[in-house]
Amino acid sequence: MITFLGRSFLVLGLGKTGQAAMRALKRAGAHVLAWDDAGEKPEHIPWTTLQAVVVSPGIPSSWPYPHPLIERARQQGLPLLSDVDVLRLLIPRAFFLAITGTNGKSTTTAWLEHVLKKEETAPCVMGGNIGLPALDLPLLPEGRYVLELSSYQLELSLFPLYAISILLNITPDHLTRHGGWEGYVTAKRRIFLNPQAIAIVGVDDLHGQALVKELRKDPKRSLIPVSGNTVPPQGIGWADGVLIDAHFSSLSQPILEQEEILQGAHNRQNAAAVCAAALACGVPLAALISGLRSFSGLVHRQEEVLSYEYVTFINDSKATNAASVIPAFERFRSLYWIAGGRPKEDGLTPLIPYGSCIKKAFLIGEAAQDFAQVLTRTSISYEIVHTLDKAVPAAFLAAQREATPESPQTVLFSPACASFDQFRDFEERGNYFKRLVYSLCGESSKEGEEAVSTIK
Ligand code: UMA
Ligand code: ADP
Repeated sequence: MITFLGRSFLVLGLGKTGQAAMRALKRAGAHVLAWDDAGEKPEHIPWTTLQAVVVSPGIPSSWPYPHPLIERARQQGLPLLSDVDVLRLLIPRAFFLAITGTNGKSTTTAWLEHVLKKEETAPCVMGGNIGLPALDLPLLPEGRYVLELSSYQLELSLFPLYAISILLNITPDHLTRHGGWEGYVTAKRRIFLNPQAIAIVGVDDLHGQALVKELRKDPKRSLIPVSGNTVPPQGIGWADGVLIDAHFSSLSQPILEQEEILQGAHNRQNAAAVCAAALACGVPLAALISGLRSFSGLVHRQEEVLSYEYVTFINDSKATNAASVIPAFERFRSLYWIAGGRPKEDGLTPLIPYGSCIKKAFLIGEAAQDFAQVLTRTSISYEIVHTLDKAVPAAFLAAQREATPESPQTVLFSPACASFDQFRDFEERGNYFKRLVYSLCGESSKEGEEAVSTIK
């Protein structure tokens, strides 16, 4: 392990990332100063004695404007490091697997860690944009790190050189922060900067297909295309509901069937990526199959809350953009849909072609008026209810009227928006939805109480 004895760093932003960076740098023997626009600020920054500036993902480095201290650091010629850069400096021999994409990052990261943990050859931890920030993870000099990386983190990283890199998919998101679509794509593609990395690329969108063509031009590049719909040439994907490895196995080895794992086309894509990364790590087939089967998914992603009077409630609070709602529309065929929050750049329009499953939409948050305008141009009926408190009983009443044992109904909370207009984050929003559902349905069973206590 490397130490930073006697070196000086400035940490920008004191959220989860910045605080973890402070602790880790101090443990490594460094002098650390911290700056947060909303809190701690040193009176004087000794720019000439600083070694580097560690930047939190929320600090804009270029768009919509560069943070003034980033501009100053650039003038000083100081390296700007992400927290993952610092982790890699501390334990350069560890094995880093990085996962990005617009949607599916957290599920794929947690699933991959679950599979790698089945095989006990090396200690394995996960973190980054899920769970613990990179610098709060234990230091495992010979271990495996499964890191979820957002476009913010990738944009900031000085040397995103991972051993295995996964890009699941790209659709518009966070465009303001990246100065538009080109900037967003450029940030995501930085995950493949290491020419020696094994590149695992989702080819279910046009961008992924173009990227594979481009990466194939380098004959030394180790590349595994993955798909949730098909088996790509020399890749890993699905045919007739069976996951097939046509990359490592010349005989196109069947791995398992779709019914054995998390449901939905999106999870076929995620599973193909997990399979590719695990096989690239040398995980034996039996351990891979067992790990793929036994992963039960993450809360707030198409999470079944309860069924009451033939109405099932689904909490999909993590669906924060239009593309992430599509898998829920494809999975649940007849829906009372609660949507809204702080709108994203792509709005609702990409969802309209999939909207035939919606019986009625209940609109909340800042996006309600904009969403209503889009829905007015369709045959989808809607009601503006402003808050989750009103949306949950309204959607339940409407669903209950139609629900019978032969025709059960679904209330889906899949907002297609960020949560920040009414909640701290998507977790607080999803937990609030679940509490409303439990109290509405008078769920006093042991199971219900346990569920409520675990979400507090
Ligand atoms: N701050 C400033 N100046 C600024 C902006 C922020 O001083 O111009 C300060 C704030 O006052 C605050 C601190 O910076 O004290 C917050 O830093 P941060 O926004 O980087 O937040 P962290 O708590 O460090 O959380 C970050 C990620 N946040 C963002 O990317 C915005 C978390 O992802 C991540 O889980 C965490 O690091 C651990 O790695 C959140 C997220 O919304 C969940 N991510 C987006 C996504 O997943 O789509 C990208
Ligand atoms: P992320 O960490 O990228 O936000 P999550 O795994 O937390 O991804 O899932 C967020 C939302 O996206 C959920 O609504 C989930 O159902 C949906 N989702 C998960 N995987 C995919 C995928 N591969 N493609 C599209 N949507 C997905």
